[in-house]
Amino acid sequence: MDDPKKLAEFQEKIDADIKIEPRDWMPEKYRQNLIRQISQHAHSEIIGMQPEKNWLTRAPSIRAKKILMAKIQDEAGHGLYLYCAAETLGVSREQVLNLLHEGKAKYSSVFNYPAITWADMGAIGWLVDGAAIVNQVSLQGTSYGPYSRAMVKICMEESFHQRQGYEVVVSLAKGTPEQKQMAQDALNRWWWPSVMMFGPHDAESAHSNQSLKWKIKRESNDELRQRFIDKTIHQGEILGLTFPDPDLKWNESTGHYDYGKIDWDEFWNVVKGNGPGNKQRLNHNIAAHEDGQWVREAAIAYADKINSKTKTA
Ligand code: FAQ
Repeated sequence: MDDPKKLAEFQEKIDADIKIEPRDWMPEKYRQNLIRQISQHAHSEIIGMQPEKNWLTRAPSIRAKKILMAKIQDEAGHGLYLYCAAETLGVSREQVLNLLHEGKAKYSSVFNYPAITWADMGAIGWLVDGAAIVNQVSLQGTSYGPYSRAMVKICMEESFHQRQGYEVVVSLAKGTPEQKQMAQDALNRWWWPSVMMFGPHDAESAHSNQSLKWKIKRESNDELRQRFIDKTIHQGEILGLTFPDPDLKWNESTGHYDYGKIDWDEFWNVVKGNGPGNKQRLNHNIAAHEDGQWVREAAIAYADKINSKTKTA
């Protein structure tokens, strides 16, 4: 049990928008909740490279390949930042990776869907990164200092990613009828998984109440989902694309788009490991980690050698 006096002082700091730093006192549940969210966020960035790497060797031009390569590399950087942020909370990288590899830690459901055409590179950047930005801009204001600062840099890069994807969709939508159909097909397949990225509705969200009180999250799942939908519809419509939701319509009185029912059975099925790509994604991540063991060992041996040289010098 946390000391009630310390807990009250902690809440005062949070209410005054003072950032919590690694050496500050924090309730154990705050620490655990942050480790959970930040490490799952890191896993998402790392596993999220897989659908896109599928198209690196088949990009339609050198320009497109270079841009996609830079984008995927950024995602690796985001994952590493976020693992570092989690480590400031007293957990090791090995521990969080073990939880992922044992199937105990989650990563974003959206990355369990396959990228089957080049148009999917457009849809992922436009929609998946577009959704990620809405969420991450909000997280710039999170109460934990290292997480908040990581979000600032990550958001700058994510906005390049969103434009990269939208550019691909624009060129296909303005191309031949077959190319436009490819863009439409990718939108049809990636729309709902992107809408689901924001997690369950607020009433079903297990962590939201406490996370909002501690300002780990600054806005609720539904608020962020609505913002993403509102800002994205026009971007599709000006390209003559349609969204796979017959209930989507502008609501004059709320000033937002109404949208149809989300298929939560599909969402939970994917989250529980039974989506189209879960096993493949996780197995690939485990294999890559095992293949990299010698690199980690060599890096540690090199660091030890340098350290012992500086000690004897
Ligand atoms: N997928 O109580 P809540 C990116 C789980 S980065 C899987 O509402 P919370 C960049 C949740 O973990 C994308 N699981 O949870 C990129 C919890 O289970 P737990 C990742 C989900 O944490 C682009 C349970 O359901 N972004 O895309 C999902 O308060 C392109 C109950 O849910 C972040 O991670 C889901 N979609 O709110 C990279 C942002 N939603 O842990 C490459 C940071 C919920 O108790 C290519 N995270 N669950 O076992 C967050 O903002 C929050 O964690 C939420 C969920 C909003 C995702």
